[in-house]
Amino acid sequence: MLTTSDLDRHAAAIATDGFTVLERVIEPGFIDALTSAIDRLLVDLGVSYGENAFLGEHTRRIFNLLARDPIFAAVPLHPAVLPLVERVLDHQCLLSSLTAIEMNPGQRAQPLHADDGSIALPRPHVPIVCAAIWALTDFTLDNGATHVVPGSHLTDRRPAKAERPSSAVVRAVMPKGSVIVYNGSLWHGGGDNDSDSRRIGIVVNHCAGYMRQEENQLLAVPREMAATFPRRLQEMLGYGVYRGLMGHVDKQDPGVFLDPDVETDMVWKRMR
Ligand SMILES: O=C(O)CCC(=O)C(=O)O
Repeated sequence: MLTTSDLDRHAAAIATDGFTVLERVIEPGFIDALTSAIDRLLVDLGVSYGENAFLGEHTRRIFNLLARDPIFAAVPLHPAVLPLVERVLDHQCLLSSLTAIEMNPGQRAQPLHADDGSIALPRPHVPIVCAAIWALTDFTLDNGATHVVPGSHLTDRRPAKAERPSSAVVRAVMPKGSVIVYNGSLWHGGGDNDSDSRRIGIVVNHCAGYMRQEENQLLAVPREMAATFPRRLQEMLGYGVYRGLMGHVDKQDPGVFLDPDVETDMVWKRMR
């Protein structure tokens, strides 16, 4: 668990540098169980390499992890990471996407990008996306530890196509079980895998409660599965309302589609 002073320190690093690394915060047994689930899914789903440099021609991705296996439900809620994400966004942030990435030997560096790059707001802007990449293997200089450009979230643009300011790039080298948390405006991308083993990660992408999610979580996760999730995860999928208003259905919290007794402080109750 993060103490208040840890939270302050990491939140300050994200505000200044755009990212921070939480070292060895995920339980080793959980990392192993997640890796086994990913390995099984890679086979069961017959996942292929990506079709371009961005997705990675030596990289396999599994999208929509929540719908694939109940083990992944504990990832977006992890108490060592979520409080920091909620500090950057707020307590009503949503899960935008949940993706496993297996980057294999021979993978070339991914183009630098910002996760909020498709949002046409003037930059810099308040954080609207905050992502966490979990290291399920060590992330090393050789196997493709993520490239990041410190402070780039404060610039007035996102990276141009193929732009790579090499002298400004640093690497998120971190041991297995660590997590890099970053502002979605930060310029970043996977590195080159020049090693002879794979680099595995899970990207937990969150967005502000008033944003559209990358993956349409309400359709992506079967409703009967969502009904088994803890309430906070249901809210993160979109079965909740932002500030008692956004996302309502007939003035009701959409959580009622999972549990008719859900109670929310809807904005109308507060109006005079
Ligand atoms: O794998 C990484 O290190 C970064 C992945 C990433 O940024 C992405 O796929 O959008």
